[in-house]
Amino acid sequence: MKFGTKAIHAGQVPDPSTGAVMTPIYQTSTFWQESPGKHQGYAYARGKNPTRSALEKCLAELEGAKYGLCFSSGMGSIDAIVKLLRPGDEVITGDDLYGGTYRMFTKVFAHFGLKFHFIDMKDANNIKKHVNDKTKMIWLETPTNPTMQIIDIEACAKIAKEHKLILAVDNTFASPYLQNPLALGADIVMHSVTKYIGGHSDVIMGALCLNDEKLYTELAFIHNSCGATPGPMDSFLVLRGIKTLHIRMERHCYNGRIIAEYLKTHPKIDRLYWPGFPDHPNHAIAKKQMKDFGGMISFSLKGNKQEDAFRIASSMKVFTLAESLGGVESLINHPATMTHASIPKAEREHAGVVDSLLRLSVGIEDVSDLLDDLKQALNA
Ligand code: P1T
Repeated sequence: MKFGTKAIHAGQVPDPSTGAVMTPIYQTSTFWQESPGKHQGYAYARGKNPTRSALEKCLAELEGAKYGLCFSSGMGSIDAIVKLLRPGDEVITGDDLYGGTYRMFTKVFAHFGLKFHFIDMKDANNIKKHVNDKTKMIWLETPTNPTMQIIDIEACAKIAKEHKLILAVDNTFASPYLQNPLALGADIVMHSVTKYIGGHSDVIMGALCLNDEKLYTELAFIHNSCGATPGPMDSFLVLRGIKTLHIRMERHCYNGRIIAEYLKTHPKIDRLYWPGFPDHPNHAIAKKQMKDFGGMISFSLKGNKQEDAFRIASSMKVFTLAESLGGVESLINHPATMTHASIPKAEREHAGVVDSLLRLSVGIEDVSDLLDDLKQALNA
């Protein structure tokens, strides 16, 4: 089956007890057991719930995976991956990451004896310089949040295999429609389902997809033991949202291209980050590993003044000033004070997250309204 058919049908069959075509919201915390341990596959809803199971199967199919696990947030799913490690282990990761991921690595897990190397991964060969006998994992985002760095997943997978490391890829910015890291050799794909997959800015959720049975068993154990599992209502909302993922992504990409092209020649803009431009670093790799270039765009302003960025962000009428991304509605965000505020200034600036940087999540509205909005806000 092709992607659009899977998005609508995978993991879902008419409900066996009623024939309901849409997967019911099994709003129950526990399940009847005929005798202790004898049940119909469901015992306690932290471990397993039928609405969530349908979504996990659907997501796994969209990522070409055997297994899917849904979490109560994207951060909950990252937390589970890091818990595969032991004190003393080291992780090699990128120098441009979602601020919450950076915060979890440096402010939570560093206290448990884990070490994180934040390096430039645009040339995957840099990874080799940081591998030692304690290295256990490579963690990457591509495109990265918020400067859209493109990392070569296949090249990273080769290095990971050579050194027996786990390669985990945060695929949030691409969504499974644009990029499937497992097919490129990754071991685990992570999503903030909150974003494109949910698509309607009404759910917080995370997911992991993978093929390796041993890793899955470990992660499923952590999932149930630590308990960051989502409820059935949220699972239902995501199942509903996911049915239009392929259509939404096409429109995000279409609108994203038009807006990126408009901004490219704007006299007030200094640097523009969108992987669809031939001069974007690693554009050729983006072309190779992604189906299209997405609707996430960042730009900094000439003069690099935070007050100019604030004025633009607050002048938008159709774009909403808010954290998050990937919903049908367009959002604008100021990473330095919002999504990436927990990264020390010197480190974020090194990655391009300067005081005037603004990030757009281009929605699926009529693109002419989005263009008009940007025009008036840039001139405000
Ligand atoms: O918000 P949550 O569902 O817990 O997902 C965390 C997360 C993980 N990975 C990436 C690449 C992300 O962008 C996020 C969340 N990001 C935002 C809220 C944001 O506005 O960038």
